[in-house]
Amino acid sequence: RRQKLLNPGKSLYRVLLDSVTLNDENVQFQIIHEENKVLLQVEICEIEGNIFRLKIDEASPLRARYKVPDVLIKEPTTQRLFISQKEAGILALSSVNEDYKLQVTANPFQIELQSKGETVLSMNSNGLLYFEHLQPHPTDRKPTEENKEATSDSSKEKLEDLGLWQEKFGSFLDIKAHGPSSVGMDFSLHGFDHVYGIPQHTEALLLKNTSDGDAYRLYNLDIFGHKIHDKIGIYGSVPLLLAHKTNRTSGIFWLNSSETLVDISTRAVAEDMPFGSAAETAKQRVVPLTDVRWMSESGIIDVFLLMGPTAFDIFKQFAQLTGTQALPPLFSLGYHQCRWNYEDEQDVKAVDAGFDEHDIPYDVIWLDIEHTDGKRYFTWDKKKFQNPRKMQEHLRKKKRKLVVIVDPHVKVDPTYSLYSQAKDKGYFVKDRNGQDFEGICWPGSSCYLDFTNPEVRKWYADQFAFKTYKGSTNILFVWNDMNEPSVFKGAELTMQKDAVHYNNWEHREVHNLYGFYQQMATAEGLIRRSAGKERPFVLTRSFFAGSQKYGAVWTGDNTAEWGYLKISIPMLLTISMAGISFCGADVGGFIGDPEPELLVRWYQAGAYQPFFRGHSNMESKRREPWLFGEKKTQIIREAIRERYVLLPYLYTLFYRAHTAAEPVMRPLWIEFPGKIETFGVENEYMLGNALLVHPVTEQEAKAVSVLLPGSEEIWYDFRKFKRVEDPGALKIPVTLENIPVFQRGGTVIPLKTTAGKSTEWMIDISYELHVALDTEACAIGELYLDDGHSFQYLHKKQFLYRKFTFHKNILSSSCTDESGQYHTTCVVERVIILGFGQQPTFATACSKDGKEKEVVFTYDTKTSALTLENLALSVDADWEICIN
Ligand code: MIG
Repeated sequence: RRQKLLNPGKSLYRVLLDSVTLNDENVQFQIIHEENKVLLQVEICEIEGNIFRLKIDEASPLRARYKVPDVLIKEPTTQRLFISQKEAGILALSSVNEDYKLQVTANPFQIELQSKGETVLSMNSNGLLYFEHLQPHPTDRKPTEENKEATSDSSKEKLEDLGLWQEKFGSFLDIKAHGPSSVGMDFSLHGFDHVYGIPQHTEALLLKNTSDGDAYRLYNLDIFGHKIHDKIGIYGSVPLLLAHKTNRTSGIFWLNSSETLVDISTRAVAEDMPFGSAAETAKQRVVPLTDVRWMSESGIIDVFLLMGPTAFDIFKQFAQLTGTQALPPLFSLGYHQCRWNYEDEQDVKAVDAGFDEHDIPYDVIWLDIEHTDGKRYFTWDKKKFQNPRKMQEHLRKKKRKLVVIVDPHVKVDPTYSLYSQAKDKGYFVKDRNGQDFEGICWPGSSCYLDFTNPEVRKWYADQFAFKTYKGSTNILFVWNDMNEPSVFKGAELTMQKDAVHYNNWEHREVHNLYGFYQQMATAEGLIRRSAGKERPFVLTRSFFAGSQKYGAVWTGDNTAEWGYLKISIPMLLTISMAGISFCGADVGGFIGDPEPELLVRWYQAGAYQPFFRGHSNMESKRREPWLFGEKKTQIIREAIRERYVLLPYLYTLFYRAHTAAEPVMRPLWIEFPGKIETFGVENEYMLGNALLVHPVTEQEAKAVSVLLPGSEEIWYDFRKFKRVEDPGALKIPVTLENIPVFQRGGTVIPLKTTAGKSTEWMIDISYELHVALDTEACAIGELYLDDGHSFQYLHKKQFLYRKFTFHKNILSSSCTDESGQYHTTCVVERVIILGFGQQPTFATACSKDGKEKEVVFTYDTKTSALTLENLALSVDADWEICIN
């Protein structure tokens, strides 16, 4: 509210050019506010890899302001900037390679960032830099000339209205011990009118203009039954915004963990034509420009400008700062069966058996809060789960896993050792009076662990040790829920902002980091219980920038309605672009009862999304996949089996996400950055670079409108292998059996020849390659393979990273990364070449040791698919198949 009183116009900030200093790391100078005369310290640096960082803090604050710790994986490596001009009210800085130029205007203070002469981004050009300096509390101030006003009656009213020192939320009073400390700034993105990112909202892929409505809010909240198409923040936040135009992608990463609002508006501006351009007469052209205004409740301004220039560069740049996706254990890419709740050991066994009975693969069964002894996490309900180890041994024999929920609130109960220990050690978040903050949650009166404290995180991680967590075994993994944190009867159902954390920081400063830290500690706990050997799996509901390092996220309590299935696609795409590849939405919709058709459609969509879990609310009817009649069971079985067969490809994509920060699930525009018709597409997406998936999200759909982009592209039906005749915008007929999936020409997809009962049952199943030819009759693809569960791939380089190339009628298998080695007896059994021109006369396979053998094949003239069978070619060896 206070920031909104500042309207676009001339900024009151001016650079003190005399204060400019330059060193190897950065350029620093001071700016002054013309009215309040407060000095701010500005720091600009260039970070290796086309990143710029701008920091603004008070030059001499009353007390230190909060700077987000633990999100950046390391102190970024900076590059020296050069001052190329410092006169006539301009400070010009250039990068080493001179590709970038920063032009700082002194009065008013503005920064323009240019790449090779093209202005990409400007800052404070609308004059919305806003910085509330810390002040003594009005009652502590001596009545001087300057603050006389602040103690007069009318201004008291103003203070209250604007919530400077305290604010009411319904019945909740937020006392701001340190007063107002809000920060904000505007950015103009030149030439851009497509912006993305800043999850999590139930919104469209393309960010909307907010000028006549609500700003996008980044404030992690548990909103049960949240609406769709809403800009209120839910569960998690990543303050990363992407902007795209045909020749460039840029990113803004606003590193601030307090409540943040983002206003967006796109307008058209006149721009001078580049000198010597074709249109000699018209000196100006109209170009789009997007203004983005960030406003945060507290902290400092610490912003990273990711200069791309491609979307993949942006992902790398963001990962360079916040880390890449953790490589998931393979089982966690299988199907997960969850419900609130699977009642007891018998129920778990019965559901597990149901999957075998109905021949449906699955990897993990989940236990929600009811499995505990009175919502005391790390314990078991003694009646329902009398022998949790035995139950896990049963699942282990079935080669399956268990995930249990562990929430961050701790029941106030002196006989509960988790509580009493944490209480004694002072590990809970405090209220403003220094007492342990107590809120209401599932167990009733609860305290909240202060995960911002490293000592608490270490202690928490130790709780997962097998000997401490009674009844846990190494097939048990963890789900962190309610970690926004959710506080029943709290302001907006979360913790009061004036609660106090480690080092005396108020909750308002760290709010959006709370869940991030819990997942961090949990993942650390799972790693530590295995003495550093095993990869953890932790699902979290709340997240922040960097959460990708610790596991998976899901989109929370969606509803069993078609609209929620539909919106889950842009929501997952947005989370993926923000660095978190391992994401999913509750299949079926959590709240309510999906009609069987919706459930089927949701399974079909989920099977082609990164995290694939069926989940349902306590009040909803049971909905295990076989409860809706033989036909529906059959279709769901088929969807899940397709997922399992596709796992080699998916796992390879996760390896790419882990090592090269490429999102697993990606919007079309990322693969087709020059095709403007793809920029707003959100009803279909790419899985890796090879598959285009179009979930069916309409009831009783007979056909869907699919866009197969790229005039130079060839697309093939993924199941029927047939080339699509006239790609572009198409109407594709659909039946309930499956959803449209297409393979892009030029790619090779590794699959398994069949599905098994779970991923672990599939280790020895042989591979199949789908080679889809492009216009040049070429294709290329990869396969990543390791033990699927340990860190040996990292520490001992025990992995295989293979490459398959098809060129001049030769398919060759070669090594992508010689440093990795992993032995497997698995073979490539079958190869299907899509779009093969004509019936071949013969084909031979030769291994690198010179052995040659003839290959059996069949050619389908209708589809032009050539199938090579009984190959038995080692996955870990080089070989070639020549087709004549
Ligand atoms: O508000 O633990 O989003 O997945 O089943 C309900 C019970 C609390 C919310 C989670 C949901 C979970 C449920 N939890």
